[in-house]
Amino acid sequence: MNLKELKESLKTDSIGKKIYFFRQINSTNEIAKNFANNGEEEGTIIIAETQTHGKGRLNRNWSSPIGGLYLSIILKPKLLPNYVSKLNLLTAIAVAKTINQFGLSPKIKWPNDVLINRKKICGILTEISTKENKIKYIIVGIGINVNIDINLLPRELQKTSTSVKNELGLEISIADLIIKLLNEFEKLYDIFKKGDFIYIRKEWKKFSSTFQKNVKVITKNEVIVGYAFDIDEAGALLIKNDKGIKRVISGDCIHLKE
Ligand code: BT5
Repeated sequence: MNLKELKESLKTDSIGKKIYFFRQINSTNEIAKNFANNGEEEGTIIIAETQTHGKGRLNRNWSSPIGGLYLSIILKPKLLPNYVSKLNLLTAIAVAKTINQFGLSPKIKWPNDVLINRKKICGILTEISTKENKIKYIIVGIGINVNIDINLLPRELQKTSTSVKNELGLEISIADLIIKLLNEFEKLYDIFKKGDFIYIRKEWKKFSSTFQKNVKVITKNEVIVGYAFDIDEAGALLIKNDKGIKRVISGDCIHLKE
């Protein structure tokens, strides 16, 4: 990666003001947490060329071969902790808008997957640390399959995953992708901090493949089947079925056949 090109071309105010780059680490989210605990400011980002223990949600693994983007952003917003699922949506929108700029048509599968033709190209892991119901920090971790040959991923992921290279048939500049991504992220984050959810909801609907679909959502405590008809102010998915309306903050979502 061309770090010089990245630093010189980045036009954001706070996101990416400070960049730490590692050739190989366990997980950019883990490093980001250590840094945030040790006083690193809002906007600092951690990038790795490859991760030995890339993490998904619920301790799942994120396969991280060279050629992908593994990036974490440290945020310290003065907000209540229940805003965090909105940040997840916002990040997915920023990724979708960025990938779109490379001529691809990404879709967001609630809550945190970005897909192309139903195949996963990006995963997002948002982690929060709180104290006395205040946010200490939030780490937004983004993994994008950029210049990866799909056969470098574990066999069981090859049918369900794709990469920018796989879709375009060529490699792109990861530095350029980061510049576009941080730009999009900062714009949406500023809107989010002002409390304007109308724009975020509109953009989510534009890119969402879950919106207006029959879904099955598996949460820690229950399985909900119904029609996903909206998201609310907190970023929860709203599902309608014969029992009424259910709000779901997090879970694994399966799109059902119409
Ligand atoms: C996610 O979890 O999708 C969140 C992934 C976040 C990764 C980033 S990389 C930078 C930062 N540092 C970290 O350590 N993590 C973040 P989840 O929705 O639970 O999906 C995980 C599942 O995605 C796995 O169980 C696999 O099935 C699949 N998967 C793993 N690696 C993949 C890859 N490279 N491409 C597509 N799918 C993958």
